[in-house]
Amino acid sequence: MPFRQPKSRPAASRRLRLAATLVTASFALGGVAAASAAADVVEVKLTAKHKKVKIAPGVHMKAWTFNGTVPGPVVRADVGDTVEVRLHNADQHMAHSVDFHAAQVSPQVVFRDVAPGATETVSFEVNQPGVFLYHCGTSPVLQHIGMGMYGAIIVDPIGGRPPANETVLVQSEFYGKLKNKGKTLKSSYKAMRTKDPKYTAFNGKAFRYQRHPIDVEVGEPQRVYVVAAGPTLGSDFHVVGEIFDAVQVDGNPANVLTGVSTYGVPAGGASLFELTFDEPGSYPFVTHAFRWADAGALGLFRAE
Ligand SMILES: [Cu+2]
Repeated sequence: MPFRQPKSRPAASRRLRLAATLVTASFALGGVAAASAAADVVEVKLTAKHKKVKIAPGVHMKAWTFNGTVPGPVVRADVGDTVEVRLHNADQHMAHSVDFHAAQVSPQVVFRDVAPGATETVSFEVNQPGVFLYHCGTSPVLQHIGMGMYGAIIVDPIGGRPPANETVLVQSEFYGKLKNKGKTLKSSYKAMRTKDPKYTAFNGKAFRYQRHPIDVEVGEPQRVYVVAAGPTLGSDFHVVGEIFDAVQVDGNPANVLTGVSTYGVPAGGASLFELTFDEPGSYPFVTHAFRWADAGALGLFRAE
């Protein structure tokens, strides 16, 4: 769900960022307007666990998750903050890990495997503003992402971002065979390696926002963070009936394109899209690689 940014945020709430990360199963965002000058520690608690999740209307999958949802929670920090990640691996059968694309660190140290049943805490400083993917980096990565282990991290620039209504869309795809009279997707590593996806989705469920459109206001600035989790497909992001006023490549305010109709977010990448709806209406958003829009990566903004 979109979240209207408050004009300011009490300084005392800085350590409560975790609360913001936990409400984001619904993809509401913690408000950020006036970033404080002091660097903070953003605590993120992740639990790797198996969970049966709904990935399409009437279809479930036994996923591997962060915190029981696909995608995992949205993490938010400011440039200069230290992100402290406590990863508990509740999976008794295999190792998991977390690779943050917002980090510039030794992967062998910070993205290291956490053994079954173990808990480890790592930290890194975020020095580039943007929107980035995080994902389980345990081998085979294709399988760990394909099973559902990914999410978004937003790093706000010094001074914050201007007020806007914000939405996070994580595009991904699911592979396997339908079983149980079409009610269960039995995912497989083999299908991830050799087949086309059965479903594509924004925020973990095919056609999610076609059935439940995202309500927005005419004339209000919109900021849409689009993350392409894959594991293999990117997103050719387009909003039917609109042109983006700006695209910030990787969500970095220094990387601005203007007047863009469709912009490709590569697998593993992310970008920030700015637009304003000038007229009431129902505006589809899609990956314009339409074969994959038809598989579920399609939704609606309802502007009133
Ligand atoms: Cu994993």
